[in-house]
Amino acid sequence: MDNVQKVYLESGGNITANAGTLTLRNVHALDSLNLSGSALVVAQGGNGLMTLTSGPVISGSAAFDLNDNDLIAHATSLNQIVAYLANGRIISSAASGSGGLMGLGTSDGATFHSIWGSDGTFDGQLLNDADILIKYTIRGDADLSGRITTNDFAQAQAGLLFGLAGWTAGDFNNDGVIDALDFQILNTNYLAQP
Ligand SMILES: [Ca+2]
Ligand SMILES: [Ca+2]
Repeated sequence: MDNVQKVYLESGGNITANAGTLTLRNVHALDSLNLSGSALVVAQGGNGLMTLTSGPVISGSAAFDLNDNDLIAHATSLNQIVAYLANGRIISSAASGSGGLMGLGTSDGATFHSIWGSDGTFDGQLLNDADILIKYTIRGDADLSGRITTNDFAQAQAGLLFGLAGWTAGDFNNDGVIDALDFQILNTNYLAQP
């Protein structure tokens, strides 16, 4: 690991890396994020909402650690982002240290609007239907409100009943199905949430 470089970036733009560790500090807008090889990009904790104009595109064993921050990504798809979460290309070191309480919830803008209305905001931002959201939140927070309430149970029950897919329908472990494991997460974290 002697050759791993640690670089701090404090403004946005285009990031392309195939090795090393890059820490983003006070970076709220990026144009693109292209990671391959063994590159690791870490958003510093407490950075807040980040926006990404295009992508991300991540391959190899590279990863983007969103930490405890949220992301709005344009020009990508929810399926792609969920796949990155499932295979460890997008991670949260903050969630990893939370004992299963916290995770990265996902939605597209259209689904978010169906829950919160067309003027519903995400971290204070208005959204387009095609925007993809990632929120650092309690696992079980289906509607991305930041807490588990009866609404989250209702969304997960509807997701199970109607065979829906995705975090907003109750797939809190990103394994592609809504089943007893997800309800275990929901029930456990409902009781455990601060
Ligand atoms: Ca909620
Ligand atoms: Ca699941």
